[in-house]
Amino acid sequence: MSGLFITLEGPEGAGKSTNREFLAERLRAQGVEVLLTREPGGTPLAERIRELLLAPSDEPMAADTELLLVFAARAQHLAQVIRPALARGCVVLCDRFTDATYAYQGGGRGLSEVRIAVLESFVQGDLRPDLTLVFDLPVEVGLARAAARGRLDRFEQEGRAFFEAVRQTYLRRASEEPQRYRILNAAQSLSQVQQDLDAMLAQIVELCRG
Ligand code: T5A
Repeated sequence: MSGLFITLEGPEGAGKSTNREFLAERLRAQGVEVLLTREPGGTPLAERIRELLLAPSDEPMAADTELLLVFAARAQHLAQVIRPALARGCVVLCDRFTDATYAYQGGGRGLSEVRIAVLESFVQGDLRPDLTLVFDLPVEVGLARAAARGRLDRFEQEGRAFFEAVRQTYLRRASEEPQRYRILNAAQSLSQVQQDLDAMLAQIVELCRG
């Protein structure tokens, strides 16, 4: 038995965390066994790496250090949580995964996609998401939502150009592999975004049931 791997992606403040709960509830209501998780993080050790990545610090973090920490957390998450859940036949709903690495470390930091791809293969082997929902919205809308929550994390302190590159990387990747990605207009009201998710639900449930 093999489960289904669904990832939620998008720039800051796009509503991934809010909508992952909504989607998990909807799928569970259809009798689908869902495991909800997130990156960076998802295990106690990987959550400690997340703290290192998100905490503002006086010592600048080198872009390669950031990249390796992201993949170190991912290796732990895959070994402890994602692969076992998929092997049990669960639907794994993950808030961010390697598309975020291409968007933030590739697009945002300017690291080579070839280098990211090498690490992706090293850490994941052939495992890739079956379906990726991209919550897309203009950078300023997402940053305003993130800022309204108060203190900004290390990534949220980046400038507009960084987040524009993040957004464009997501959109480019989605256009290159349209069968894997679905783009949602996350600038709409929450109820409209959730109506759009509901409209996709039958297709997602069908995928879950194989
Ligand atoms: N990262 C991660 C990398 O650099 N490389 C990687 O490989 C990975 C995996 C993780 C950070 O790590 C980086 C990217 C990130 O910077 P995170 O907390 O997972 O951080 O990601 P964030 O994007 O920072 O999470 P946010 O919480 O900011 O965004 P979400 O989850 O998209 O948004 P959410 O649901 O928390 O909503 C934000 C606010 O907006 C409101 C919500 O109520 C909330 O207050 N909201 C809406 N308001 C109006 N209309 C809507 N449609 C709304 N939807 C949500």
